[in-house]
Amino acid sequence: MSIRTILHYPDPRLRCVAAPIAQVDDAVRRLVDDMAETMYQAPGIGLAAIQVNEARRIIVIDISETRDQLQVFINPEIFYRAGEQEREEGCLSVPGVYGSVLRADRIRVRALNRDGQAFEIEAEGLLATCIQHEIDHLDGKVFVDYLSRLKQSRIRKKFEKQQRLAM
Ligand code: K2U
Ligand code: ZN
Repeated sequence: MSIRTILHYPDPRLRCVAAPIAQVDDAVRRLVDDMAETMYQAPGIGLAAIQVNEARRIIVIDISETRDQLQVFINPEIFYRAGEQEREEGCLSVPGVYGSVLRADRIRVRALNRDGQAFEIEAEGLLATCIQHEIDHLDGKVFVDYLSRLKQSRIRKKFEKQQRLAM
């Protein structure tokens, strides 16, 4: 397993739409394991493959306090949404930026697991927020897109200045 570099906003590669996984093979499992290691090291409670420059429909999540309950979603699809919840979000690709985002409070998701087996779960609260946040990433969306235009402009300018200074 290896730690992967996490892309930072406004990197245009974060805007790619990820491709579905045709076959869950050993290469996919290696990527899943690298994503999990990268997420735990960051640390974060979720990570989408696009954030490590892999435009493939894979997300990993662990919202447990003990940090030992990894959830893997390959080709995740939300097929039911209910309710609303507004929650403070952050993102490993937009470090140091937080903002409130309104999302569905309860969702039902179908996906493939690390062995390629199909499963469905119902999620609510923080897990529902995290799954929606990560699936957004697979569709080229970043949580700052839900913030005001003024906030988005300030965030973009901040990161573009940081990138110039880092050169
Ligand atoms: O996609 C990512 O960058 C991972 C996020 C996932 C996440 C964001 C907002 C709400 C829930 C999950 C990171 O884990 S960012 C760290 C974090 C965790 C909880 C709340 C805010 C920020
Ligand atoms: Zn994120």
